[in-house]
Amino acid sequence: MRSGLTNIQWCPGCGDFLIIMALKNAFKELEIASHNRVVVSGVGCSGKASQYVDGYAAETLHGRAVPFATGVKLTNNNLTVVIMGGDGDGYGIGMGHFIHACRRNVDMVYIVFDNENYALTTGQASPTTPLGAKTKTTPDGNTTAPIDALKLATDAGCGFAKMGHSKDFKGLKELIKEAIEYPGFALINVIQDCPSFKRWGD
Ligand SMILES: Cc1ncc(C[n+]2csc(CCOP(=O)(O)OP(=O)(O)O)c2C)c(N)n1
Ligand code: SF4
Repeated sequence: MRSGLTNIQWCPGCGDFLIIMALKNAFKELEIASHNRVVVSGVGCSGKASQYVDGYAAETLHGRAVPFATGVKLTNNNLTVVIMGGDGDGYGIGMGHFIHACRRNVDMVYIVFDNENYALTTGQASPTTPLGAKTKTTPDGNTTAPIDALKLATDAGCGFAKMGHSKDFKGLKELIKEAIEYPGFALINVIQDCPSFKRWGD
């Protein structure tokens, strides 16, 4: 059980701050106490999120937060389980787990921090990088079309797949509350500001 961690290592202006604030407020408004919830994250800037929310937490391996969280939920169904990770984590290396989680419909919330790049490793193209975007690995502009995460999730059987934005704090908090109360696997893809590496529009 972690509490009171304040040494936050994100860049000034990073959208990740607002996403965890929205989650913390959603927990508060739904009166989900810290001993009744678990935040599981992958690896990346977004992967640090589990360290910054009081309560039970696990920072797992790159792309492996979803199966880890599934194990937690199946072990103790009374826990509220929230998964947090990047677009690279969930839709790149973790894509297989993501699709099967949509099929299995285990009651968890998956918040994807979609900054459209691999940020912790300093800005390579990811599965959601838009066409034409210039990144470290696409210096002349990305030529690979981005995935449509909500469509993929829905096609795989997910009944709650919605889009949020890190700039819309209130809307995101309400969306997270809705997702927690949804009785199944709920995906929120949050378009997230990354002032250090995302140098294109939303
Ligand atoms: C198996 C494995 N491969 C590669 C890495 C290196 N790595 C660390 S973070 C990261 C990318 C993170 O990008 P994303 O998941 O989009 O999260 P962000 O940092 O943008 O929040 C990579 C490739 C790793 N830690 N483990
Ligand atoms: S690199 Fe981007 S995602 Fe990572 S902490 Fe900085 S602004 Fe946030």
